[in-house]
Amino acid sequence: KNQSPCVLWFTGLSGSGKSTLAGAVDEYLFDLGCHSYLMDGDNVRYGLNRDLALSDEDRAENIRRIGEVSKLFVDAGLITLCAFISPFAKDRNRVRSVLDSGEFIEVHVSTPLEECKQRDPKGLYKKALKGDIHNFTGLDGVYEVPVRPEITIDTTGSTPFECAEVIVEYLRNKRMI
Ligand code: GGZ
Repeated sequence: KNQSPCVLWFTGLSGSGKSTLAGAVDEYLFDLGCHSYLMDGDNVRYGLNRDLALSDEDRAENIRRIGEVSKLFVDAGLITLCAFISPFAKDRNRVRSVLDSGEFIEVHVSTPLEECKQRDPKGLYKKALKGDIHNFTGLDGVYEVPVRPEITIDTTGSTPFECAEVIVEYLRNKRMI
């Protein structure tokens, strides 16, 4: 199947649904016969970036490397899905700038903090609110909201499939798949 390789960059708070949504898009694309690959903290932080922690500097380096790997995957012809909090606009924009125009599709997963706190799938908000984790994004850590994301999705009250459809529709409208 013809496809335009690109990077779908999911950014948002912990618990906003980035990885779940990106996973649903990955499956959807597979069913359409497209070739895609998903990167998230779970497959990058234990290998490529195992030397990095969660200080602001390390997050910047985390995103820089992921951006470079994404560029290689785009060269290989893949629709590359990246699901990282990526709290800093400067780091996201640097990834945008290493890619050709139209190749970087920023998806702001805009699920509100209150909903993320209620979901708390890993119990991290609870720990952070108790003071056991510091620099927690959205609490005492910065999250810079994207200024002009290509797509904005609040996952509150929608299924992953419904949210994935929005993204697949975007790619169809742009004639990328
Ligand atoms: C934010 C934290 C923190 C702090 C641990 N702040 O939602 P998760 O649990 O599964 O993914 C988060 C991960 C760190 O984010 P990313 O891998 O996306 O990287 S980056 O921020 O560089 O974009 C969260 C968990 O680790 N976690 N401590 N203090 N998230």
